[in-house]
Amino acid sequence: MSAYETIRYDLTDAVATITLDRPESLNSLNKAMRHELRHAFERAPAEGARAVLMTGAGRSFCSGQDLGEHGGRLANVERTLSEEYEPMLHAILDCPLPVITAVNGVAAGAGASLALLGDIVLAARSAQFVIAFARIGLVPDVSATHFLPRLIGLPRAMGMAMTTEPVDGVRAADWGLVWKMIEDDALMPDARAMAAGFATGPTKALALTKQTLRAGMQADLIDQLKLEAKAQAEAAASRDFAEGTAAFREKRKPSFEGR
Ligand code: T3D
Repeated sequence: MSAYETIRYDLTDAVATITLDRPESLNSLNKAMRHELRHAFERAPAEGARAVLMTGAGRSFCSGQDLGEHGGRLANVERTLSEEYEPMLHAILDCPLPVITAVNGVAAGAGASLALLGDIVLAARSAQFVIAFARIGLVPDVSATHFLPRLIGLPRAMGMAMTTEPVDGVRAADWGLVWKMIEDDALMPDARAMAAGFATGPTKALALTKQTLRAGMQADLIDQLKLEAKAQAEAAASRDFAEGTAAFREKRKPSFEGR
């Protein structure tokens, strides 16, 4: 796939920037976007990216499912979720690179679910997380029922899902839904600087870190300790670890290669 219809993809200095680009519908998710997002997240590591930054064009991050797509009927919704949304979701979660989502505006329905798939979620002060599904008589999906209660606890997850009350960047940071709230004007410069920092960082260890932390959300302590030990053995055998410790001893900045 050389050109995308619904997203923009740019790879510069080992940072892949993915911009959801259907601003006329606040970047709603249609079939093409689900497919293109999956493709872009699989492509980025394959062509040498060492960090991914995802954001939305215009005033929104993503307004969720394109409500015009099915003409108001969801006859095949289970199939759409399993054959289109799930592969997209796994491509993001399994991406072996640090993934930053910069939530520049409203993130509603599956758009909120998408925003929360970032390893690091940065929210503009004016961002709005809206678990909007109940407004149209649906239930939260695309992993929202898995991640929301784990991130902010059941009472707040229930409140967001059942009232559909928007949560802004300040409250999202206060609740631990996101890593940081950033003033609107500073969101993209800060997100780019963070992505650039990751792209020159020990990305092999960062990949192992994200995999191990995510696995820890589901494992028991005994299994998790084994997984940590395995991940640590892999990191300890990396060139980056040798470089990191040498740089520490020599009191210089390390030069990491991600291997
Ligand atoms: O397979 C499946 O279908 C199941 C999967 C479901 C997953 C889901 O995501 S379900 C939830 C879908 N999303 C929503 O219900 C949110 C719908 N949008 C809104 O509630 C509001 O637009 C927002 C709260 C996001 C923002 O409100 P506001 O007032 O800032 O903007 P607006 O005026 O409502 O929207 C601006 C335009 O975007 C407007 O078009 P127009 O009138 O200028 O031509 C609006 O229709 C369009 N738009 C916004 N969201 C969607 C959309 N068009 C299509 N799909 C959307 N999701």
